[in-house]
Amino acid sequence: MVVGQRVFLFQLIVVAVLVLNHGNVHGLKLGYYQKTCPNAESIVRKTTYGFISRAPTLAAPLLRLHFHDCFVRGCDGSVLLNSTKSQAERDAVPNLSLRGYHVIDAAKSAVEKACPGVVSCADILALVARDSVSMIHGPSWEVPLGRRDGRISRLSEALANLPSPFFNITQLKQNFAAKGLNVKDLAVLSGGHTIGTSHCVAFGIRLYNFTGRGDTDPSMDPKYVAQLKKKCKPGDTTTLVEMDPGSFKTFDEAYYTLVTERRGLFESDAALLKDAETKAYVYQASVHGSTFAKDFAASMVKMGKVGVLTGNQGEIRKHCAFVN
Ligand code: HEM
Ligand SMILES: *[C@@H]1O[C@H](CO)[C@@H](O)[C@H](O)[C@H]1NC(C)=O
Ligand SMILES: *[C@@H]1O[C@H](CO)[C@@H](O)[C@H](O)[C@H]1NC(C)=O
Ligand SMILES: *[C@@H]1O[C@H](CO)[C@@H](O)[C@H](O)[C@H]1NC(C)=O
Ligand SMILES: CC(=O)N[C@H]1CO[C@H](CO)[C@@H](O)[C@@H]1O
Repeated sequence: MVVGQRVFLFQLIVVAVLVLNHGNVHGLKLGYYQKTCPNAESIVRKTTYGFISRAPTLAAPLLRLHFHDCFVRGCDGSVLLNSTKSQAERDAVPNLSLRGYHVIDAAKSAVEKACPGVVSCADILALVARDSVSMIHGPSWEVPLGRRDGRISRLSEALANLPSPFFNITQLKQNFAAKGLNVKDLAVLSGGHTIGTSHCVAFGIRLYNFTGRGDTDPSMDPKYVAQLKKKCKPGDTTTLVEMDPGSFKTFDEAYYTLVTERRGLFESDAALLKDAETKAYVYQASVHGSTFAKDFAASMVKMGKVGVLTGNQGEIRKHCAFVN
């Protein structure tokens, strides 16, 4: 009898724990790997540092990888999957410049050595993005963890979900709202363009053929148009241009100054001046000592929660480019 009661009590506890855990599955949490892989974060940081200290320009594509991951099927590591029979997200046109996959793979294999099959590729992406930004003088933030990896990656979904550099303010707001991100997040996260480079094709039409009559975009500073024309010839698909010239390797608030000067590179950057709220944010963030660093950290945490898989959903991939 006593033994039977104990077994019953034990079963009750097991059920209770399962139920409680289930209540938790929808959230990510800080220190998620504390027990299962206590060094996960430091291993990822060390690996990232190894690359960024030698090539600071890698920080930009690594930040962008996390953004692209989160906007397509949620932050589930799907951007890392290689195409199989059908084409994956990473083969979509907006991937033109996606790079840095080797850093994620290196971090993943270092973490796998310490604790096999425990840490998701989606979490590694979120950590590497944070570490990259903080290593080039940007803000740092704590990354809630516990994302699981998805098994699906579709080229068509990347095209349908990623914002285009040709979007106007209405389209940008809609695109972010569809991910649960508000107008402030749009203004704040666009500040990611304070680092990195772009191919001429993403803005060439503003220089040469804005309305199809060989004209330029009147919302861009004509002097800047002239400068950019020297770098980008019509139809140029290969040349890279610094998005925040002079400080494209440093995470600062200079992007906002550029936008106020009508020197934002994309139509989507310039569009931030077309809405009262985003415009107000651009002007306040352009001042040194603004709240941008703090705001960016907060919006990154929010973006990192978009559509995540948790609990028993998805899997922990063994290799980030392939489903198990
Ligand atoms: C608001 C909508 C956005 C649009 C339309 C957009 C569009 C683009 C485009 C067209 C490029 C250039 C790609 C190329 O031709 O090489 C680019 C680069 C970049 N974007 Fe965005 N982006 C947006 C939001 C974001 C967000 C939210 C982040 C991160 C928080 C981000 C981070 C970056 C970075 C770091 C680069 C430089 C990548 C590199 O140097 O390789 N972008 N973006
Ligand atoms: C994934 O595909 C890319 C090219 O699309 C290739 O360079 C890379 O080696 C592949 N990764 C693996 C692990 O096979
Ligand atoms: C934005 O673009 C959409 C689609 O092309 C168009 O319907 C809408 O009128 C545009 N909105 C503004 C404010 O320009
Ligand atoms: C400019 O755009 C128009 C309309 O789309 C097109 O017919 C023309 O060929 C373009 N010109 C150039 C130089 O690309
Ligand atoms: C880095 C990467 O995966 N680039 C791919 C982008 O998409 C083109 C096809 O559109 C592929 O050829 C590239 O390998």
